[in-house]
Amino acid sequence: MKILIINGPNLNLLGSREPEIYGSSTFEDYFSSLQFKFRDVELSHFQSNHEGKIIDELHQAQDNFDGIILNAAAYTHTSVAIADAVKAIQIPVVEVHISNTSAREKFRHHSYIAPNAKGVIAGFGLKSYELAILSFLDLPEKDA
Ligand code: CA2
Repeated sequence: MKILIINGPNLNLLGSREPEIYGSSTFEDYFSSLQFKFRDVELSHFQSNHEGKIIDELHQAQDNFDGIILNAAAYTHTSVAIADAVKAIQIPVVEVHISNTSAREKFRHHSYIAPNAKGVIAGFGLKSYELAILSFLDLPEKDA
């Protein structure tokens, strides 16, 4: 099983600011712990602050991965282009958020991505990513 985690804008700052909302761990450290925990899953990670780069990565992923975990960050609430890319690709995408977006400002309540995602996991801190991996584990794998 090959899973790609895509993180959107500002998530490269995890661990350095706003720990009360996003925790105090860097994504790199958390990602290492995920790799250790899910040794049978081939996990990859991509982060970009640029909408087009996220779209390119989504397009390329469909030939190389069984599924995608996408935290599009603020683009979740603004990007029709990323939503279209999620709709266009043939592999399942699980939308993930660290914070409970429904409990925050109103503009974070709407997701352009959710209607085309397999599901949405939000509000469990970095553990949201782990829950998303678990959601993939009974899916059929893409041929190597
Ligand atoms: O809760 C999430 O995972 C979000 O996708 C995070 C986005 C926010 O715009 C979404 O509404 C919910 C923001 C990511 C910013 O990440 C930072 C991390 C550390 C310090 C500052 C920003």
